[in-house]
Amino acid sequence: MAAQKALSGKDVATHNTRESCWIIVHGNVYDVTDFLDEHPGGSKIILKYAGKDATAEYDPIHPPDAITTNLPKEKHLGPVEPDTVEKVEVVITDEEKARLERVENRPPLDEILNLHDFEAIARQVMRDKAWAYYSSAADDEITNRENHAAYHRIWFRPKILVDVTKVDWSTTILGQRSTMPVYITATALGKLGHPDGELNLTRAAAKHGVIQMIPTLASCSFDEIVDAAQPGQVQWLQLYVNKDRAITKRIVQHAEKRGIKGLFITVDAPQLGRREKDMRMKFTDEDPSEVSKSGSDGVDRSQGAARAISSFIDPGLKWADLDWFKTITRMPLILKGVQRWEDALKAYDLGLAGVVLSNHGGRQLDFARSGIEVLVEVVAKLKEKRGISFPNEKFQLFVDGGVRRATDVIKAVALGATAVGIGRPFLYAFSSYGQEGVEKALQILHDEFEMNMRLIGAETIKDITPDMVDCSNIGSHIAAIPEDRLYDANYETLQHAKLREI
Ligand code: 173
Repeated sequence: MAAQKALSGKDVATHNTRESCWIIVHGNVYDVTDFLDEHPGGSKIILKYAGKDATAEYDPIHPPDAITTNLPKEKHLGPVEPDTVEKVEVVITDEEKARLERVENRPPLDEILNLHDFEAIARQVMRDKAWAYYSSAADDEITNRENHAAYHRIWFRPKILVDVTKVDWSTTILGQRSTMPVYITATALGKLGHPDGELNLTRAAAKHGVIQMIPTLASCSFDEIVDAAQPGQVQWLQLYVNKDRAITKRIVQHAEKRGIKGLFITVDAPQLGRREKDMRMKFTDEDPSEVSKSGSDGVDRSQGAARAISSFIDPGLKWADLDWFKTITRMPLILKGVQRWEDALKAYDLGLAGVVLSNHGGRQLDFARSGIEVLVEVVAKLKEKRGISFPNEKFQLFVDGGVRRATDVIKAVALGATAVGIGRPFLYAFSSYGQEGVEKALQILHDEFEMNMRLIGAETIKDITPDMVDCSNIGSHIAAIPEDRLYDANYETLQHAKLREI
């Protein structure tokens, strides 16, 4: 193709209406006039940038290739002469100034002692919208808090006089080596917290030899995240199943070709939960009467960007579909978001490679039980019904939600989990400190493992057995637990609707 002559910024600027709407993203011009009503995030946000450079707004929410893959080729109008583009005026508000000052005043990383610290700092240095999006959870956020609180109902029964001069907490997960029974679980929209988004996780995971689960809705493209991995670095893919199965098939087969070692099919999000902190944030910024209710596709856009961009997820996904996945890939298949033993048993009977006992970080069904509580019943029932014991190489159990300490991980391992997923703490780590923050978070977990393996009397992961914990209170949701000051201080109270300012 002949090199296209670059357009001038002045020309682009004249296409600034609903009737003719051009935008610039990463130095290229796109005619999005016909796309306005199809845009999952609504037309209003595009029209705000009509005729202008939308890159800064576009980047955190879209993978770089979203626009090129979604817009027909004839709407790609080619490059713009960089010097002719009017800079989008960035107004720094007093609030933003104050935030930047707080960023300057972050404590050095060596003063960060635990994963709670990252959350406390992130809450103060992140942009409000990003914090609201990452921290929010469903409805009254009862499950969100229970995820962490459940670990407080499990106590240790340590062994004494075991030679723990050398301790080793490395393990094997789905046949792959990991330096600890922890993986970085999938979380969407990494660039909301840091310009490098998910790549912070990839690079830190490489340094520490842990596995990263790549999210379907990452801010970086899937290929960018795989390209950033080191040779031999293990990555998995979290999959939201598209209503259009041809798209899902393409994603899955591309992932397998790129060396992805496990496919985690999310089954707890046929519809995205209501995260009211996130929703309220949108309403304080925009006049609610102007948030468009629905586009031509009938998607309700009044409930935040996440809900809108998740509209492709198929609420019709069912058990019978799982056989199809076996025909399109040889990757191990794992269901992510199992919440009762009956479903874990079905997954086992279907010959899947495992299940993640998870409630999506408390972001979906409020009053779903914690993964660690479900683990206890799954292990008991699968033993009773199928005579299998855990950990089990053929059918592996994973848990996520509320994990903040190596002791939490050790409890899950004692109860039969192969590994535990951690999500938000790593988001908070890179939102506050970039890649170094994630490295520090992983280092903290290693340090906590070393000490706690010694203190419970376990030399290796195999020595962490069910008799080392007392979980007799796990199902008792009203058991008194000691006050949890670090977590409670971080937890941000929900707010009611407010009167409009007069
Ligand atoms: O929990 C989430 O926020 C999530 O999974 C998601 C789903 C769709 C779009 C953005 C995020």
